[in-house]
Amino acid sequence: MQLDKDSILAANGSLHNHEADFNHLAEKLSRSHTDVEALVKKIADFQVAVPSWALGAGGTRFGRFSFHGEPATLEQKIADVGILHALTQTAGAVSLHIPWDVPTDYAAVKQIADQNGIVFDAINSNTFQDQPGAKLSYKHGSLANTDEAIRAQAVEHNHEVVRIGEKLGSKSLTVWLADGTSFPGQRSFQKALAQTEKSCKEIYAGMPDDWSLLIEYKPYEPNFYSTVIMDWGTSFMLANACGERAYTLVDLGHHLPNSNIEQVVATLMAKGKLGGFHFNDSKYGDDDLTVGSIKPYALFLIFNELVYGMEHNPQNPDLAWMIDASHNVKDPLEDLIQSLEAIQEAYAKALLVDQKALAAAQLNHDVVQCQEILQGAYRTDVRPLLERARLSRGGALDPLGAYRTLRVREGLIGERGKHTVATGL
Ligand code: AOS
Ligand code: ZN
Ligand code: ZN
Ligand code: ZN
Repeated sequence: MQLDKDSILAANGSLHNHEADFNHLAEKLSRSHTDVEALVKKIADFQVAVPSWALGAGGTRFGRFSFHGEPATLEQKIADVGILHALTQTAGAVSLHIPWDVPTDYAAVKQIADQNGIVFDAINSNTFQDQPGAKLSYKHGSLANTDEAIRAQAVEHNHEVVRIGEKLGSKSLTVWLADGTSFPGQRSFQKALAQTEKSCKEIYAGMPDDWSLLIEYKPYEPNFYSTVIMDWGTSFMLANACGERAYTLVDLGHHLPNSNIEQVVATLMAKGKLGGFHFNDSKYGDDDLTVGSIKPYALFLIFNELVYGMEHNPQNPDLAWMIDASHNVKDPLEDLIQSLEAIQEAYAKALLVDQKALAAAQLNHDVVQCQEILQGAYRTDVRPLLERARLSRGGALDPLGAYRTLRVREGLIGERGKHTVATGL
């Protein structure tokens, strides 16, 4: 199923209310000398990758309830991203996970991606599960394993993932490790870290010159006493040890409660080492809930630092943006539409922050004014700007509404059947 521009246009209906809302906001913003057209263009240009494993129902470790019409093949997963992109015009990339998504027919996979305007962003390796036919087990770790042969198998898997990514046009590899311990004394911290550094260097050495290595960190889970790459500092250290094109990847769910993620972002960008980003939201831990569903103000503050960094830190690369959420009770596509909207909304609000005025208020130690500036931007209803950005590219005025009006899920069930199961998690 592919959504064509005409049906989206038809679903948009009258633009009368949009025009009124947009003009009102544009008038208000130009009072503070905001270049509204440039703002809309920035919002429209912002593209986020959808991970191939988020298109089916994720489930929890207690159960998984499948969602009707889930994609069963890689081609179907890309078609789903195409639907999201057609509606939102902000999901122009997909992030694959190997071996869940090994293409059987590269030409066919590339063709369907092209047809849908989708590019292949960071590709993910998987050494946290044993793969069918694998000689050695990752039960006690992969890149950090005590056994050299297991580490070599894990490194070689990462090389293989890069080779697959090269054929699709990816330019970065994301490594997330489950390596760690569940009990004190189970493993030497120092040796595990040293082995991980050695393995990461081997992976890095095997990458083409125009590829980057993105190293994700996480304090706990699936191991509950220690994780080898537990925090941004450890990831940063490993990235520095590997070289110039190795970076830290921040996943919003991978912090201990109340961590100041916006400060982590600022620090990494100042050092030119923030390479990738996984969006989600959480109440407790790595809950992987819809972006912006729990702490939208925190997301805005993080975006404020991202925007500052993108404008002031040429030493930092362009980031690989991805949604890393999982869906248990919602239609995955509807959930992703909500996440995409929340990301754009936080980005747009961050773009509204008057950086000059903020810097001046900071110099004057006008703490009250600093807060007013940030919250003034945050309180602005930027949705008409998002609508305009989508419309400028032929997207939907209201993506969720159009998804329902066009009966997309019903169409997918008609095509794929009710009882499908997505591969992956
Ligand atoms: C795991 O917690 C990490 O967030 C990974 O980025 C990702 O969710 C995983 O690779 C998908 O299985
Ligand atoms: Zn992640
Ligand atoms: Zn995670
Ligand atoms: Zn997560």
